Amino acid sequence: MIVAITRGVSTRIASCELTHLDRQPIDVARARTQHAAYESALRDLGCDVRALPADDSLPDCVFVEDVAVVLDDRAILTRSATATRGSETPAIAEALAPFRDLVSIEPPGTLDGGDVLRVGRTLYVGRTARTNSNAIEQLADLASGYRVIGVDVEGCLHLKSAVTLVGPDLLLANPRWVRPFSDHPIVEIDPSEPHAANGLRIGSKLLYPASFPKTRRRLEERGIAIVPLDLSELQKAEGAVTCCSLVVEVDSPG
Ligand code: CIR
Repeated sequence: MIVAITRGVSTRIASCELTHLDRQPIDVARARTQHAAYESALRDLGCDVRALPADDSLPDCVFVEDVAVVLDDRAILTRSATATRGSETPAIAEALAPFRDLVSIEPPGTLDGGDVLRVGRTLYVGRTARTNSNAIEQLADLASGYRVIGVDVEGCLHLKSAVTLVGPDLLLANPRWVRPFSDHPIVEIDPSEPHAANGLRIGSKLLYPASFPKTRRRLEERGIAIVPLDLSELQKAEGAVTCCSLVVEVDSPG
């Protein structure tokens, strides 16, 4: 079964890290309602959602994906390049410990889980302001049994802002932010929706923002079943769909 680890929205989310977006007011109550709908969509798809409480001193704590890379046999705790996000790790380590052996990226490596795209036994890793070459080398050592391939990314926060897996072998990508890096077939986002490349595949369904109708049409034409979500407030914090959960496949719930 699938365990999905999530964490609540901080009261201070409006003070989140921002790299490519201008700061806008965020309605915390609305963000929490949208996040609750995200968690219920995961439950509807059969996930066992382990919802951790927010830590109000950590503006970005809802974006749990960045804190770890979950592999089949272990989880790798990342190391944030930001001043504010490092303290998110202990709660996530505690939540993952029942399911996976834990190892960590060490200094001078910095890595965000949002930069790691898994396709089968390959990990594509974005080289970004958050993820450096040292961490990519460490990941290659820690992820035994996986091929680790660095990918250049430009113009967005993470590799998974630019490309995600939306079918068994199908990628959804924004070609302005990432060039083709594999033989996998690609659906391109609609150019008027640059942030539309991030969807979260659970089973045969894709959790996907309601705010990208043109790209959604392209996905549906390829036979992808969409579960639409309104994530407007989390998007103002430079968040997307994958960032709000850590997906852990388990034989039996821990
Ligand atoms: C940050 O800049 O770290 C947060 N405001 C947003 C993180 C989004 N994470 C993700 O896409 N994996």
